[in-house]
Amino acid sequence: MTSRPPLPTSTFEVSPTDEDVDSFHELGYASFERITTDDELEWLRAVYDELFAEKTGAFPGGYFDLARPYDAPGQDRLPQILVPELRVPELRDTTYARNGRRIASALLGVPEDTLQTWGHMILKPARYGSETPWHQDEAYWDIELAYNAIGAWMPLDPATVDSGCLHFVPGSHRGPVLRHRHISDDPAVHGLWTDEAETADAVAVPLPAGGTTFHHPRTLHHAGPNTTDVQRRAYANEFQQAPTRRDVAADHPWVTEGQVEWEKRDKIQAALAHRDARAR
Ligand SMILES: O=C(O)CCC(=O)C(=O)O
Repeated sequence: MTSRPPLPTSTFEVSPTDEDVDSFHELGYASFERITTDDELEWLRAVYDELFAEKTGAFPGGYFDLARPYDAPGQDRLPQILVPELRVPELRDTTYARNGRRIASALLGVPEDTLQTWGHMILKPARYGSETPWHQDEAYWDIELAYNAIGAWMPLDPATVDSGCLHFVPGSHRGPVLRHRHISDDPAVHGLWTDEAETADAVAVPLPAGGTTFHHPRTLHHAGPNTTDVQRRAYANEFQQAPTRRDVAADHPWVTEGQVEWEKRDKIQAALAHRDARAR
């Protein structure tokens, strides 16, 4: 990792109003125009660009294209980096993280210190960044566990309908997890989508850089392709209480199918890391 300026300090605090909390419970999402500072945005963009330029992520396999089979050659269309804070621990100390935790705790109605967090970064490259299809976050998660969680999503560039802002289906968080499938019906493609979503009432939520949406893990959401000349960088954080074990596992066969491919890939990544270590 190249040298970059230290994380800027700030005392910029954002808290949700009672109306924000009520609206979140009603709609399943809430948005805030700004929860970080200009200085921090600049710092975050530098970290983000370094991580995506390296294409490595925080652990072997922690970088992949959500829209194509793992490690397919060619241009990535929807690359993601998982848990970047393992690689850059200062990401846990940002104004974004602090405001995110405060807002998440108020929206969920739980104490801040009961929230765990993990992050992921999703890039829609200029002109060919592909759609993030309709999905619910919970559809990705461990079928043995029950969650009390909320997702925060902050663009580092203006997010418009044309560059890939999020769209939500109001009230969909009150429904069940719908049947999902892997993009291209290929379990080696990480991205999931559902064709069961009723999206006629969906609402687009454009945001300036540094604004943030918060959504319930069952809220149906999607983002269109990036058809603009500007990349759309987004940094998301999940805030969750410690998950509890379910009495009966969720019936989400797409998770089990995906795990088989993920584990195969894990073995390949471990073998490549071993080969590279020996070559040094
Ligand atoms: O960044 C995107 O395109 C999608 C993000 C998303 O679905 C999420 O953070 O839950």
